[in-house]
Amino acid sequence: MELKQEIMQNVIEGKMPVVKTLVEQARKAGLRPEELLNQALIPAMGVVGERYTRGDIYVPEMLLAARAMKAAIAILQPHLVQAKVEPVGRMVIGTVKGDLHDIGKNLVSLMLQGAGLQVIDLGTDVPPDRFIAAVREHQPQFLGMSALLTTTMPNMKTTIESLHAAGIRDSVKVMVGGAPLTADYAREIGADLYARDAADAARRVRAMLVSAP
Ligand code: B12
Repeated sequence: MELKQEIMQNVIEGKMPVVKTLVEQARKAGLRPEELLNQALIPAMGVVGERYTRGDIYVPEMLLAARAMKAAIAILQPHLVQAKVEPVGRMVIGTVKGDLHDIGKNLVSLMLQGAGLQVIDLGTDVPPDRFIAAVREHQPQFLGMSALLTTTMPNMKTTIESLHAAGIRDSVKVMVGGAPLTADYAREIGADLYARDAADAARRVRAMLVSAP
């Protein structure tokens, strides 16, 4: 079996030690980190999601797959981030209240660091008041929010409303993302930016920093 396919299969099956070995092997064989992410690791999560929807697997299996995925990303991390010495901007990021999914958010965070940003990651299940406290403390140009559940997406809107109420909405560009989101939804809730994936997020943030006065 081709190496990428083998990695994908083992992530789906949640076999972390095998995945680690194969990813190291792939790197030695010269496969690029982006290639491994986009052609093996992220598609594996897609398959896991489909299997969960069909009822073929349950949360524990999903958790094992996520663990294998995280181990693979940890190996690729130094190759995805080549942080510049002097950060060109700052971003506070987190997964919204009620939501524990962080693989996508962590990838966005890595890619943005690669684009030269200092990233302050608040983790998962972040309520509006924590986002607000972090914006006040770190004064970032960007605030990123992630949501993977249709039930937690509205918490992005709540956070934006809280930023307004705190009088700091205009101090920061709000960027949102996550599998169930769309550009239309982002506009509807009053976000400034939407990106469909981590590479897109890095592109948009960079473009905005370049065009800023
Ligand atoms: C792994 C996983 C889990 C793991 C999470 C582990 C972890 N540490 O993250 C565990 C097992 C904990 C889990 C739990 C649950 N999950 Co889950 N999970 C998934 C799964 C399989 C993969 C998600 C993933 O990591 N994808 C890979 C990453 C790279 O992609 P991504 O997250 O979309 O991120 C990319 C973009 O969206 C974007 N992006 C993401 N965030 C941001 C932020 C910004 C600012 C920007 C710009 C871009 C951006 O860039 C990222 C990188 O390219 C998905 C299925 C799927 N296809 O998405 C289900 C899925 C999201 N889960 C689902 C469900 C139902 C649950 C549970 C409710 C199950 C349960 N009954 O307990 C719980 C909820 C727990 C909670 N409160 O959050 C459903 C959601 C349905 C819905 N529409 O609401 C899905 C879609 C599965 C399904 N098909 O039914 N899950």
